[in-house]
Amino acid sequence: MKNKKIIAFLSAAILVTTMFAGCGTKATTDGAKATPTATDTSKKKVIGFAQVGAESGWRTAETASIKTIPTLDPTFELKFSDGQQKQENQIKAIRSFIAQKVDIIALDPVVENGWDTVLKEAKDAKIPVIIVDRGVKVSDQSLYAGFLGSDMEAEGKKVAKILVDKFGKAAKLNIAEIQGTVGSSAMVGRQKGFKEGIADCPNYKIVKSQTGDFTRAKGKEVMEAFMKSDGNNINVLFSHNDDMAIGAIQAIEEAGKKPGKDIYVVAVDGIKEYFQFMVDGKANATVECNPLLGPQLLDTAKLILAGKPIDRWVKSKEGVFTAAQATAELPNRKY
Ligand code: GZL
Repeated sequence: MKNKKIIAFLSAAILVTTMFAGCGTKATTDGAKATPTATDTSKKKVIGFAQVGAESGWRTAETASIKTIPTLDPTFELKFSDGQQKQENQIKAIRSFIAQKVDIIALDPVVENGWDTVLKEAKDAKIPVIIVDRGVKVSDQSLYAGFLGSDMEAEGKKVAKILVDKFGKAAKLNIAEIQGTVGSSAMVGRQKGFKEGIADCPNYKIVKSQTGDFTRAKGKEVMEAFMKSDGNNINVLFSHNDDMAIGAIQAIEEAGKKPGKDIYVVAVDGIKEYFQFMVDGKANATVECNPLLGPQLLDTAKLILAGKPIDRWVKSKEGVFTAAQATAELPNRKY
């Protein structure tokens, strides 16, 4: 009796094994772990995005655009990390994305330097990296697949051209500069482009220059100090972004001067709120820097995952706006 039960059990076991042997796995003869044969198309492609922070209206608009990716293409999932303007937080986020085995890492680097080690870890994990918005300086260009973003030097040159077009190369201009985050490609590029743009204007002098870290509050603080020390000696404010300029405009008014009239105000970004200041006559010009990078990031990720080549630098398209165009342009602003 006992033998019969054993034979019946073994027959059933062989039958069950045979039934499931062909389902989605290669039957292996040596009993090694079978590998799936069917490609699991239901698995979403995952993008890990390490964001700078939430320091400005521009950044808020960029984040909103990046977060549209899963809506634009539901086969994609987005893991998003806010670095709070600290490089160590962004490095932690990238390491977490590597541990989670995301398909693509996108990094908007708060500063240019200090990324080689963690980008090498991503490369060793065979996870492609796309740099978005701000740039990186790395020792090995293969550490990232490509860059989506603006030409910051060109933006600085456009600011210089606005002044030359308005005042002429021979004018005597004392310029106060409120810089962006020290060491960021946005700050470095805009400052470099601006200086090159005014190089043949012998009487254009940068009389004050200090960082406002791209925030409205620090922009106000810096301009308060400038107004105290040089208020009657400043003809132009060049702010590396609109948010710091908005803070500075408040400081100029509190110091009893008229922004947009006593001090010509020019900035970069092109956020809607700044257009309103131009309509109100308190600001004079802005150079657009496009934050709506979500669709381009999605397209670039798709090309990489399909094994197709991508451009090393996908440049954002952007314009220049003075107060004269502000009223007409304001309704068109998307951010
Ligand atoms: C520029 C971007 C800058 C914006 C600021 O591409 O990185 O950072 O000009 C933002 O508003 O804080």
